[in-house]
Amino acid sequence: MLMPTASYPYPLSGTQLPCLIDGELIRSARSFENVSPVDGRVMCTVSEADAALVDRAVQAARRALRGPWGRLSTAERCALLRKVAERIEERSADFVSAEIADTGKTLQQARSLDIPRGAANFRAFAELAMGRPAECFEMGTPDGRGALNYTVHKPVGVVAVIAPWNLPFLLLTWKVAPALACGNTVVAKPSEETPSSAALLAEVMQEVGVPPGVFNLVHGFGPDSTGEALVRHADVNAIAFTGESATGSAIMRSAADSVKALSFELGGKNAALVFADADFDAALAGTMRSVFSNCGQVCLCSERVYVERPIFERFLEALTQRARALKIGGPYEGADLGPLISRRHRDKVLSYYALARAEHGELLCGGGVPSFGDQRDRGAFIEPTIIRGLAEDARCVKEEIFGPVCHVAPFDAEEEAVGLANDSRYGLAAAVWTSSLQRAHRVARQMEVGITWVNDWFLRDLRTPFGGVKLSGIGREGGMHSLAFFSEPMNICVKL
Ligand code: NAD
Ligand code: 6OD
Repeated sequence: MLMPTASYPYPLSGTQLPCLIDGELIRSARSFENVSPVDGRVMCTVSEADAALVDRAVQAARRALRGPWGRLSTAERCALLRKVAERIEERSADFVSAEIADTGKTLQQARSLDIPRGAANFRAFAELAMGRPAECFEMGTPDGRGALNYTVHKPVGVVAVIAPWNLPFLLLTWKVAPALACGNTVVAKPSEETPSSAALLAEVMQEVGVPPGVFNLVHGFGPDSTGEALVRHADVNAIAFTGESATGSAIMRSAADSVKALSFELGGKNAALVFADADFDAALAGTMRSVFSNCGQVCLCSERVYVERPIFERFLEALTQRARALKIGGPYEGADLGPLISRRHRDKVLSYYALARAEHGELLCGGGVPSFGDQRDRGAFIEPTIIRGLAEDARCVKEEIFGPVCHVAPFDAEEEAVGLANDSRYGLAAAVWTSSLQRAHRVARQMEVGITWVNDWFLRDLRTPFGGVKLSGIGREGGMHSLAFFSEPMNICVKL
């Protein structure tokens, strides 16, 4: 039977996706294929920017800083960003199908999370930039006349935005929007796996009249390719990067020579703590979401679930039953779980399933690849998997897997649970499930992470700090933290 699979949005179909440089769409001599993880079909080819094209993009961005863009007031810039948000909403069907074509994610998720958050990012940072509080200090001087200090916020300059493939549009716009709101110009590089929603964003930027060179888009790979050329470029002032921790280290090394400002949102190995006093059904539903959303490919996903002993067996049994019942399928089939991003990533996740067995874990469900008997067998689907019985120092408990999988283990005391959660080289997010208000606050603040959710997961207010500690990142974005990273504050001292 032929199942409906991903379709390419009309404006992009049949084309080689171009880069956008200085307001010009550029199709390069070198290109690569964009393959659907739903059925292995080539959706389009993509122009790969070499070092010379990256240089053109950076130079265009530098010139644009001195052009009309640099003379806009914050209010004028933010009005333009609101138009970007509106246009994304008007073209949301195109964006949804572009995101699905690249990732195979479910229609429900692309419609309710990825694309609306892209528009929300532009709106939120337009508002935040308009509302940035002024800073002013009066001081005394020996002659008694005094002086007034006030802070002006200048753009940092040319910002490189490098994004991953898991929430492509959400994560690209999460950095592009505040960078532009602060008056910078941007050279953005989406993941080679997910070029399409970024290509549509480039169209939208042109449609609403963002001046040439303000938003440039280059496609390509990381090492020895577009990404590396961009982060090494001497005229890039700052790098906002989301991706793997190992890539973060490589980028730091590349950026070191020209001492660029860095903001890194990196990997995670997040813990969920389920206390016996939690609302059982809410904790179960929340943990299902935190483990399996986006096929486990969210940096905030819980890969380690610790459950208090009195409810451990019951919780594990219920979780396993629910995981077994998850419907795996293509984006338009009403499935709960789409494919992983690629066959290559599936091989990595499957290698952890094999490792879990070798490390004496018990796989309670999943552990393999589903068989459909149709073209989806050429995709990158994988079974949701729950593991128990691993030692705390097993590699499957320590390393980020980034798939629909978790290890579930019991604990007996609150202090022990906190210790288990914090015994990680990562420190991105935690979820705490309890009905005790005291415990909620006590445990939440002991978590060595950038964000702890109590009785929920991935509930986002864009004004709040977002980022990780340890291997999970450097710095914070979100709200005023983004504005701080994307601006250079300068003090002006006026003798009165
Ligand atoms: P990745 O690090 O492989 O790639 C991310 C981006 O970096 C891509 O655009 C890639 O082309 C580019 N890149 C790779 N090597 C580079 C180099 N040497 N120089 C310059 N650019 C380079 O990550 P991924 O596989 O796309 O995404 C999954 C990872 O991202 C997971 O580890 C996940 O936890 C992490 N992530 C973190 C957050 C967060 O907010 N902390 C959010 C999403 C994803
Ligand atoms: O919600 C956000 O702002 C954000 N940066 C989410 C990151 C999700 C990681 O995959």
